[in-house]
Amino acid sequence: MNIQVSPEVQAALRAGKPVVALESAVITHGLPRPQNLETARHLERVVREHGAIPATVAVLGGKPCVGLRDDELVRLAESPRPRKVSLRDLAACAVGGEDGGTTVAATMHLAHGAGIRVFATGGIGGVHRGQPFDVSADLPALARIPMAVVCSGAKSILDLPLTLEWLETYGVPVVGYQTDRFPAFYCRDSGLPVDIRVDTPEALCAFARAHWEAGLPTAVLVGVPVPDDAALPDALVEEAIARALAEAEREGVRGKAITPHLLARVAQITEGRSLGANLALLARNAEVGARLAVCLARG
Ligand code: PSU
Ligand code: MN
Repeated sequence: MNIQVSPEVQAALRAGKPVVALESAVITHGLPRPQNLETARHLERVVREHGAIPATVAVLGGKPCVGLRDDELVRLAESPRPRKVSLRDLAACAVGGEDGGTTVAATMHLAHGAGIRVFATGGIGGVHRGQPFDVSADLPALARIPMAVVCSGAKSILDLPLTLEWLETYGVPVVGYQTDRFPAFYCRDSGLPVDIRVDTPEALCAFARAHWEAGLPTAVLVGVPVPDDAALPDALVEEAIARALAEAEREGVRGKAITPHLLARVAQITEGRSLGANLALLARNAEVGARLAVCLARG
């Protein structure tokens, strides 16, 4: 595969050290400036503080990269018109020599290609509310790439029950980290059960190993709730999402533009409160990802 792996990440992987992949659609499309660059740097620091090497994944000048230097993080965060890169966009980016932020699906594909087993992100894509045929490419990626993906569930801009049904159909176990319920991004509890609860990185590691030792080619999806003090009230989020969805429908926003559009509107409607929750959960997931990677690397 034609991937540029940074010297630090390459050396870590060769030595069997823990590595955690981080996505970059959150940098290019998920967060406003300048918090996007600050967050990208902060997440790398959190991974290091917990004993692992961070590998931010992105496309720069058309080239898929695993592990970015600081000047590359800056370039991505300040790129004037970066592409949102899911799986089908990799080739378009390559032939156009473009910069792009990778979604969960594209990040999994590239990180796994480089030999990384753990990936920390914010929220995954899923089945869209009211549009059950709009299924994020993140779901089929989870169904065919054996990595541990640490997230805070998914936003209720998605149809969470249908998203979990999809994952069940394709054999992707959903693990609750210190919770019995699938988290709903800004909110700690979607009301929907997970398949299994674990309370420590060691237990999470044992579960992931057992899953892959059973010969399964699928991901292990880990749901970590947003920290208590940063969570938003259910009613606030529900109202903001209902408004954003109705507006998007009226304005005819479609396809890959829907998720960034809804995220930006929810941030405006909650007057930035959603941003605080977003930053807190990203950092928490980077920490849990690093702790898991450390356990897995112990062998
Ligand atoms: N959900 C969020 N924040 C995000 C995304 C989803 O709460 O930033 C991004 C992720 O990169 C995810 C992608 O992989 O959107 C899914 O987009 P789509 O639904 O177009 O596949
Ligand atoms: Mn879609």
